Amino acid sequence: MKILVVHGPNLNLLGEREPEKYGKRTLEDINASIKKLAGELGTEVEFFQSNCEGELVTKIQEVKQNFDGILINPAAYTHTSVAIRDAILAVTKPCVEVHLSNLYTREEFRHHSYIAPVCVGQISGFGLDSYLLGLKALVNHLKS
Ligand code: CA2
Repeated sequence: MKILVVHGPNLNLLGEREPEKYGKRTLEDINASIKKLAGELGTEVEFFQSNCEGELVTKIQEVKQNFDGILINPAAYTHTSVAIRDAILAVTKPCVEVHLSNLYTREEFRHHSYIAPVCVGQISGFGLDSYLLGLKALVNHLKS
């Protein structure tokens, strides 16, 4: 089983700025923890981060041939991107949306996700654990 882990815009800055909002861990730390859990679950993972909507769409399109599912933190594109939503729909593989922060305790514009309706589920507010819980749920979903 192979999962594509997608990180959206600005997540490459994790650990460097705004630690009070998104924690002290860098994206590398997060990826290392995801990789460790994936190994324990017997799953392969590949990581992709981009600040460009089109690059994210192009990578998601690869899922149809090369991956079994998607774990995605679309970051700000969560609230704006019909293109990412359409790409996820087009690949017809299960997707889980995750967020470090709790979207629903933040500004109102973050309460709406274009991505959640095309996902198996959404996990929001648990920091690194959002990714780990999301991976576990996706793998269980794929195995069931
Ligand atoms: O909580 C999340 O995971 C978000 O996806 C993070 C996005 C935000 O737009 C979403 O509403 C919720 C922002 C990612 C920005 O990451 C930064 C990291 C360090 C410094 C500045 C930005």
